[in-house]
Parts: sequence; C-alpha cells; structure tokens
Amino acid sequence: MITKDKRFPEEEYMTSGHLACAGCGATIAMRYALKALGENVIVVLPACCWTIIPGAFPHSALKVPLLHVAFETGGSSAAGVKAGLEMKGDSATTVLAWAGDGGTFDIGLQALSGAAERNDDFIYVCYDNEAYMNTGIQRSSATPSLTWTTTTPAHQTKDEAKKNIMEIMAAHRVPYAATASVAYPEDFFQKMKKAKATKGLKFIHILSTCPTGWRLPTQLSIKAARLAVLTRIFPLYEIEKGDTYTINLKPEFCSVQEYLGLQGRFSHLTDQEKEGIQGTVERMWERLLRKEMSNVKAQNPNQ
Ligand SMILES: Cc1ncc(C[n+]2csc(CCOP(=O)(O)OP(=O)(O)O)c2C)c(N)n1
Ligand code: SF4
Ligand SMILES: [Mg+2]
Repeated sequence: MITKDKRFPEEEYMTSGHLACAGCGATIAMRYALKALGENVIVVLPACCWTIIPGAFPHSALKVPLLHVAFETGGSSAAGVKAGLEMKGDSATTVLAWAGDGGTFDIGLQALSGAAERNDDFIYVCYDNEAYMNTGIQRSSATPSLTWTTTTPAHQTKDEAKKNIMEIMAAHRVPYAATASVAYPEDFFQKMKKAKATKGLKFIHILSTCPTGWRLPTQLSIKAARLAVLTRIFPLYEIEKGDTYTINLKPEFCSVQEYLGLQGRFSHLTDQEKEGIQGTVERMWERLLRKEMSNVKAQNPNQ
C-alpha cells in the first residue's frame, strides 16, 4: 500500500520560469524526482521536450548540472558520465538519465539495453507522454493502439499495441524497475529514494501527462494521471531483479471511459473500440496479478 511520507522535502531544485506548456506532467515529475535525489545529481538529457524546458544556456530552470546528449544515447551517455565520476573517485554523485518515450522505447533502446546488460550504476527515467511531442505529436511505439497523433490521424489510427517496456527491462534482470505517477507523489518519492539506494541500473517508467499532445485541458492533467492508475491502464508496481513483482495500489474497478473521455486524442473512438480497450486492460491487469502471485508461490511452493 502507498503510505504518506512526511519527509517530502521543501527544497526545490527546479525553479519557475521554465518553458514547458501549462500542466505538463514531465515538469512535475522532474520536480519530484530531484526532491527525492537531492542536489548531488547530474542529469543526462537526450533530445526530447525536456531539452527545451530548462531554457537556453546560460539560463536553466534546474539547480543541478545538466548534460544535453544525442537522441539515441541516453543509456550510453549516462554510463559514460558514471564511468568518468568513478575515475575521479566520486561515488556520491547520482547520475540520472531522463528521456522521453521516443528516446527510450524506440531510438534509445539499444543504448539502454547495453547499459542494462552491463548493469551500469545509474537511474534511467523514462517520462512517457506516449508520442514524439517535441517535434509535433508523432506516434511512437509507446503510443497506445487507436490513439490519435499527427502521424496516426483519426481515419488511419495505429493498429499496434503499446510496447511493454517494463517487461523488456525485467528481461534484462535489472535490480530495480518501477512505474510511477505524478498523481501519487509519495509513491513516486519513495521509488526514487529506493532507486538512489540501489546499486546497478534502475529504471523508472512515468506516465507523463501532456495537455498539448493529449488534447487535454491543462487543469485536468493530474486528474488524467490519477485515472490512468485507477482504471488500471497504468498500474503502479515494482519489479526487483526481473522476477519479483509488487503491485503498490490495487484499485477497485473503474471504467477506462473515465480516462479516455477526458482526452481529445481518444474522441474518435467508437463504443466497440472502447470496450476492446477495456478488455485489453483487464487482461493485462490479470496478467500482472498472476506475476505478483508467482512471487508468493516461489516463496511458498506448497501454495
Ligand atoms: C537522431 C535524431 N533524430 C531525430 C531528432 C529530432 N527529435 C528531437 S526530440 C524528438 C522527439 C522526442 O520524443 P520523445 O523522446 O518521446 O520526447 P518528447 O518530445 O515526447 O518529450 C525528435 C524526433 C533528433 N534530435 N535526433
Ligand atoms: S508538449 Fe507535452 S510534454 Fe512537451 S512541454 Fe508541452 S505538455 Fe510537456
Ligand atoms: Mg514522448
């Protein structure tokens, strides 16, 4: 269960004056992440909305060092920064790779896979807004099927399902992988703390609300993030060493319509298509419950 952590710090490592759209989930995510990690962090940023958000050099909305790197190199660049710090005898600085879904699920997957296979010691956050937002809302392999984007318009929607990045990371047997949401700050905070305290490659997958790309009113950004969890579209869970699953919140049934209905990117969906999405969500939820149950069975073989 999610518990309230009273130690949520008041220090801010992200300032006002950033360049994100109003209601951007990715900015709230960075603010929470840095609160959990503290000031001794180097952020490694492959091309994405977050390349723009801090502002143009010499200005920056972050109070921690920031390294802009090529789109496909989040995993390898962060590994290089970590290796450089080790050469200097610095084991205290946390390296945080911070990439979008395009930079993680698609073009950066090879670099991330290499870092995961080597178990390089850094935190990799994917803030997943389910499209290439910075370049104009193009579909990525994180875009859910049937979603409107500029390259998958309503009359020609995406057929393919969203890639399951958490299972890909589990297959690498990384020490720690977790999903997180800006609508559940305590859970988010605890997971970032746990990632910081764990050695090796840590992967945090955040569903990052994007009012611009999701055709979502800005004031409903956190509501949409919360409904993604409550409808079980984006469950909160952790995977340790690739095979120990913990579901952090098990919500009662809530129709996916509550989530889909808020967003213009789903406004073209027929009732039948929405029922199909509901069915897929339920199947994936059952599958996740079985995975968690298999931990218990492994611990108690007689159950
Ligand atoms: C090799 C290369 N191809 C394309 C681009 C152009 N580009 C910059 S950001 C971006 C989209 C990034 O999408 P995502 O990683 O999902 O982050 P978001 O913009 O959604 O925050 C693209 C295509 C680039 N910088 N480098
Ligand atoms: S396009 Fe979306 S992800 Fe990018 S800054 Fe705007 S709200 Fe944030
Ligand atoms: Mg994106």
